[in-house]
Amino acid sequence: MLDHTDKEERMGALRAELAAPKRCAIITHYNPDGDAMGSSLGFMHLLRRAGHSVSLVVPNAPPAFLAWMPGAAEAIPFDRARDRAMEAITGSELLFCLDFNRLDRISGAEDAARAHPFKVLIDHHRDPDHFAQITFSDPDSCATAQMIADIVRDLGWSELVDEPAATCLYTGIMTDSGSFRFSSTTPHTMRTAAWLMERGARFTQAHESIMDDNRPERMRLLGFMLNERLEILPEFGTAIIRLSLADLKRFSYQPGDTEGFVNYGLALRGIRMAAYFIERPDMVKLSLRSKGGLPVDELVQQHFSGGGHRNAAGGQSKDSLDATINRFKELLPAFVASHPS
Ligand SMILES: [Mn+2]
Repeated sequence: MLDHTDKEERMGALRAELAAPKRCAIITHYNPDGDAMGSSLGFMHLLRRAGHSVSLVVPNAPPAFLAWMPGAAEAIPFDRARDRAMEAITGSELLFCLDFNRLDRISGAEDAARAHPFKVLIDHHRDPDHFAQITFSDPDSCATAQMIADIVRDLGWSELVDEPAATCLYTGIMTDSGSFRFSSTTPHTMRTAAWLMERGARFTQAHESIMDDNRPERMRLLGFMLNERLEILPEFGTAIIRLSLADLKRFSYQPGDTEGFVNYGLALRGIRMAAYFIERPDMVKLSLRSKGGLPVDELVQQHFSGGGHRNAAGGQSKDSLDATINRFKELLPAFVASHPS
């Protein structure tokens, strides 16, 4: 288990594993986002260019707004193509676990991944579980795709980075850094993005495909949400957004439609935390975003069975939508007071 060792040792171990052509599988988290897909697809292209065979398994299909990414159609959704996905995992010599750090984040594929004899974890969420034979964990990295770019360069594969790979990695960095504006964005992020541009990343395609390709129903749901479902609590610098199943039905909701809605709460003057609650048939999902030193991952970990990053975290609740929001509101005064801006 190489996870407390130094980076050189881990890179050496990875280099040794990849010295001869291997059968590789990549798996990423449930409800894959831009970084999950960007890091996984980018690495898939590069492993192949380096002579390895690669399958990509996703617990469930990515949202439609990521379907344009080079190679996305090859992703095997575990929930709908279980046999093929199982074959890809069990038939692989190396299983790369990207953009998640707890096996319960991969839903149905958890047991198969747990049983796999050689896993390589590459991820940027805090507090990784120790389930991989080699662990690359960097909570300071804005995106797993940025870590992949670093690892690819350390492997000496820079020249292998072509347009599809560069476009995928760029997209991962762009989406997880909020288009290069979250505080996780560093000079290294910008240098990596610039390098990916030099390697052919189609950055306008990435931005347009993700930002400017909305269904009209999605824009109308956004308008409704801003008008009717946004509650502002100025005394706590907090905005609360709620969407019920009935709201979603009214606007012909499709998966991915509410992606990014939580950020509108943070766009308000004087607001340093946005909380977004969405009703699902069997639970309420919540997403929290904050600015500065408000550690929303701690709140979610302690009270809403989830986790994430200091400024972006997600969790869930088995209570009703109203009860969940009320519980959040009860926790709010003490949480905000204990982390003054
Ligand atoms: Mn990520």
